[in-house]
Amino acid sequence: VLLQLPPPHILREGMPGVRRFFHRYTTDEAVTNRSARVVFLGQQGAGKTTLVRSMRTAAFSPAQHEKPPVVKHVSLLEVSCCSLSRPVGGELATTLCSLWDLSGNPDYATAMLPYMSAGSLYVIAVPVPVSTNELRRSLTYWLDLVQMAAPGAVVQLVLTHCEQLVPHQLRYSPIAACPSGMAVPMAGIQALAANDLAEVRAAVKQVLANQQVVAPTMAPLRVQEEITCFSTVSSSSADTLRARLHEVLVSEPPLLSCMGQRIPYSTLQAISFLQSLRDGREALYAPEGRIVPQEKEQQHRPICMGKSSVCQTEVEGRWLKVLSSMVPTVPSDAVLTLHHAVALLVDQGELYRYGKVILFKPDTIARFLHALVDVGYARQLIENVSDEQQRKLVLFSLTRLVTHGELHEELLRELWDPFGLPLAETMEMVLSLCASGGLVLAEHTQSGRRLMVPLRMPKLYSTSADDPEWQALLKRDDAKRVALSFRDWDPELTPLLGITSRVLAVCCSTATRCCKYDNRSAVLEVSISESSGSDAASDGPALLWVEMRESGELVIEACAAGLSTSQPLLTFLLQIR
Ligand SMILES: Nc1nc2c(ncn2[C@@H]2O[C@H](COP(=O)(O)OP(=O)(O)O)[C@@H](O)[C@H]2O)c(=O)[nH]1
Ligand SMILES: [Mg+2]
Repeated sequence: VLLQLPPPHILREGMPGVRRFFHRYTTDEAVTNRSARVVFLGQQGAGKTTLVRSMRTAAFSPAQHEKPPVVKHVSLLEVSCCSLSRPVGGELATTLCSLWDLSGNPDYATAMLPYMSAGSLYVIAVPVPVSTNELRRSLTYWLDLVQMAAPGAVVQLVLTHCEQLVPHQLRYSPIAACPSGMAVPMAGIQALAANDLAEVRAAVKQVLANQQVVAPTMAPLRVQEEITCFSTVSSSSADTLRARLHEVLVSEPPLLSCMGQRIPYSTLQAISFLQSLRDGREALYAPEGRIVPQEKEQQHRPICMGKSSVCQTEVEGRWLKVLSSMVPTVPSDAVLTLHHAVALLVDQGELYRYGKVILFKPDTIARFLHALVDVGYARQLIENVSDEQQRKLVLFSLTRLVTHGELHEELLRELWDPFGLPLAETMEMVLSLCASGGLVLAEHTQSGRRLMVPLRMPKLYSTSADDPEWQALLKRDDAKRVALSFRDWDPELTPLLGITSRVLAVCCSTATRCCKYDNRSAVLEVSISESSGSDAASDGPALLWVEMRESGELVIEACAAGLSTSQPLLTFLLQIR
């Protein structure tokens, strides 16, 4: 949506403009990226949707050209865009923003995690008035979530409902007809909010310090010192918000790596190629053998329906084929260039990558996971199953999902059927959901696969001391055991949402069998081979225990029998880490 080449305003200039545009590309060999993605986070009712709306509709600069919103409404996720302009050195610097309004419902956190990537700007909405405890809890939750999914990301905090800070008798004056609607102008709010701002800063500092202790090697979040105050009651606060976000986006040196990045011509070609794939048209070639993106409807021949998703290997294959039809020798870094293009489009919010699948429609994952997270919605979807026998089976599976967090494959098919994905693509989606931790492949049974939805599991097992399989293995004389522990999570403060799931998902992907799995722990059978020495395959049993303890300690233990040393276990654990 955002990176149409040439952009609409160039197209409006007609052919000369387009020629100039491409001439510049071919001579400069690079253009500067001016679009980015802004993700809005915060609890339900914090005012995220309101913030997004005011980003789109405020009269920020008379010269701004507002794009009509491209709204894809799913209750979990809404994507729209806006442009921000301001004069810089006599010219109008325009930044295109893809605005992602994510659900604040913690039940859907699993579904939201994949939408977070480090190259975006995160806006966290904090409603006032703030109470110290609640503030610490909620900031810990959101900042941990961002840090986990997008380490080192740029975060801007916004205090919302700020009119609450104005003393009641002052809030609505007889001159309420004045544009701001408030007796106290927005500038005064910042002063009134001094206490709350100090509280927020202190809480942020504490959360960041805690994150540094827990994960010292991770790049720290770049939470902006300046905090914006916002209120729907004041018309100027939308301007303030837009100005602030614009400032963050265009800051020098850039805070977001993609902003101001020079995009080489080869990457632009790859971008055009990806766009043509998305739109279902043929990439067009310029005489000199370069791909030229085309805007005009009648000029591109649809080759297929636009795709909503495509897997990475397929994209790579097609890309190499397109290139080889254009140039005598395909550059050795062609695939890298494609990856660069994908990364850039992800940063801009134009497409999404989930595991090994590239998604052109941002709501795809949300729609798929929505059916798994919202039982009412799932029931609606399976109501149309006509076959009585089949419906019984599906309803049984749904009950298992609700009571045990087990996801049977047959349920998945029924739930996802309405999305019209062919079975092969459904399985591709399942695999990429597994690879990314959205689903956990739990077991192979004769009746088919069982998949687990993380974060929905009841807490079943408390310690490794309870597990008979684990205990039996430990009792063996030749048992070797190695443990890695990550301490200092404060379980009160750190809900650790998704961390366990992700660790478990990584572990599960290396596992040959899942013995047990719940929200906080798993026992997995793994295959660990002793590579050194001549007696190659020592086929002793090996188990992996992953547990998030009540104390906030994350422990990964490996235990095996039949190994001559514990070294292979350690190597295995460090790999997972
Ligand atoms: N008084 C007041 N109400 C607000 C403000 N921001 C949002 N609201 C209201 O709070 C409710 C929740 O806002 P919404 O944007 O939907 O929150 P979301 O759940 O985070 O998307 C809505 O009824 C908004 O009209 C604000 O600054 N002041
Ligand atoms: Mg909302």
